[in-house]
Amino acid sequence: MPTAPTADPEPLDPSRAPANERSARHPDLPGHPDLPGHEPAAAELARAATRAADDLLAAPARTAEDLPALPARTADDLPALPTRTADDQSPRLAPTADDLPTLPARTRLGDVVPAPERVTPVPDADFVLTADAVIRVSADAAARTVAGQLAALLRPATGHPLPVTDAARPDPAGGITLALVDSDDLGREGYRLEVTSDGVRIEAATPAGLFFGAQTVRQLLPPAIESPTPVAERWTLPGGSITDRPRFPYRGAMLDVARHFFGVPDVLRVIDHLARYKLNHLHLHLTDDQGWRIAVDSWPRLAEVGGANEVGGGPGGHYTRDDYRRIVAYAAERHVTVVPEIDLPGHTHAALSAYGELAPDRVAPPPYTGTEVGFSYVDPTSERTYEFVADVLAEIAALTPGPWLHIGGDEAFKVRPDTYADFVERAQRIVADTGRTVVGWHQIAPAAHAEGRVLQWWGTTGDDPVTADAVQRGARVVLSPANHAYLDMKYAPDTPIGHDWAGLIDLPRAYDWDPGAHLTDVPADAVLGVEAPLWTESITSLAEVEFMIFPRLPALAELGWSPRATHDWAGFRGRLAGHGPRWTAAGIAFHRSPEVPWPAGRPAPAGSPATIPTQPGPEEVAVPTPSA
Ligand code: TNX
Repeated sequence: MPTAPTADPEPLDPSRAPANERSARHPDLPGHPDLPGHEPAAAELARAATRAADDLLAAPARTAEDLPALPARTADDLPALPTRTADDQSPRLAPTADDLPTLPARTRLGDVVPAPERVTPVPDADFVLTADAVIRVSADAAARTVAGQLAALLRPATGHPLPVTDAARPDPAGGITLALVDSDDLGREGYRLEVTSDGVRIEAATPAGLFFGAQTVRQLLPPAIESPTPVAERWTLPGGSITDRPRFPYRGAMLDVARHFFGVPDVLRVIDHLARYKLNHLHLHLTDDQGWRIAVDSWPRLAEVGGANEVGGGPGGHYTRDDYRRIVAYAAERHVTVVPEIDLPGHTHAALSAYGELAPDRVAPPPYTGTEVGFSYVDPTSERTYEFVADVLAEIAALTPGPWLHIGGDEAFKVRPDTYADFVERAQRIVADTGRTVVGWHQIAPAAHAEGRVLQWWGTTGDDPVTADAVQRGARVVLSPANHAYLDMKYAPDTPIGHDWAGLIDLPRAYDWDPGAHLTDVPADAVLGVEAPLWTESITSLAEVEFMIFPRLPALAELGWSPRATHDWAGFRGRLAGHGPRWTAAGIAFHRSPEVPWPAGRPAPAGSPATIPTQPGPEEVAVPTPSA
């Protein structure tokens, strides 16, 4: 429940302040059309932002799915690799390590983000992935899927065939082995990695653990491994062993597809980004005042009418049921759970514009393309509203295999607190009827407890007795403190896009908090995890999304995954520095945070579509020794 704004301490916590007060005190937020003098607004903001950002970023939409499909191969399908002798001068297509001068291994075993739990480097045990390497995997179908994914990640840059073979077969050559093992200590997502000069072995108790281990292998290879086309490189992995598992089970990011719509390819690419950093939840903010983005068969005008707009007046869009299924399936293959949000009872202007019967005055309003918040709500006193909620949530639940349904609950400033609590309690029961567990923004805290419910906390001061009380009554929390985890906040005053109502969030600020100890009177065991939300009032393209999430999302990922004992800013910035060239090779736009000693730019590999951000980074800053 939003508490009285007059009781707010300084600095203003907008998570508890009415919208009008927010814009009045934070004039950077474009105002509601009702408020005179506040309408350079959305379209202009978005256009200016795009113009200003154009120089800094531009990246093509690409996901693993867009890469040319390589046929699934086994060792048996392969042409025999010629054994070369000194007199054999026949040309070969893909370069092999033998063709290259020996380069020092630039990546060290501990150079992984998020920092692994335990790293034991072994000198002189480096492994080189050569053209004859295979990926060996046990018979389990899900494990084979991971092996295929790893092969697909490594083939484009190496040019190696990397056939996936049965682990039971005798090892034809050095390679990478994936093994499912019985292990209590690795948990549901942990893995063990061993690199010796003879090969690489990933062990885990689950396919998810193998998948996260594969992401670590990817990061231990040279940055050029991210190139979509073959690169002449010595593909060395540093020797030693890693044992790793996450601190929190819920590690996520949110994409607001309501303020600006992002099509399926963009969302798939964001899922790829999550997977790189071992994040396992994608929260989709599917509905808001400016757009309803998911087709609902029982209420078709929601998407058809409510989806046909966005901030600034663009055409918007929505996901068909098949689009949404494709997103969910793509995420599931990467061990990412989709958390769909239908924001209720506020943030519902788009729904009202499609169905006036839901509005308190029963009149469908015209579409809204501005960026104010807190003015709309479905009528909480009408039974028709609850039919709408039940129909929509049942359809979304049927399309969503994951356990969570997010009902929003934020900024319903026009609904009286007691009516609001009654509404939330009914909505919570409707979610329970679908067999799912309810998630809501922390404003739902005052409502009665519902089995398993999760509050997503987005305040800016760690002292929140109302949330602490809900936790006492059984709620768990996902932490998204707006002044640390909000990816729509600007990095610096001159960041061309984003907000600053929760402050500027540079990389140190994104990294510098402890989810286990952030909220007063909320014990670490009530913290399910962390999530970084990206609101998109001013964010209009995939390149802008990437610019806002890189490098802050990896910081959040480390807070969610790594044991607190590894938390170390100097180590983090040193490890992260090596990711700049990876992003460049992968064509990912990013902000060159001045606090990071990015390596001096090397040209992008041949064939890379990357447009290198031109913002200068600091030259030749000493790289601090990574923690491992
Ligand atoms: C607050 S955080 C909101 C969103 C805005 C965001 C902008 C939350 C639950 N609500 O509606 O997009 O601020 O930063």
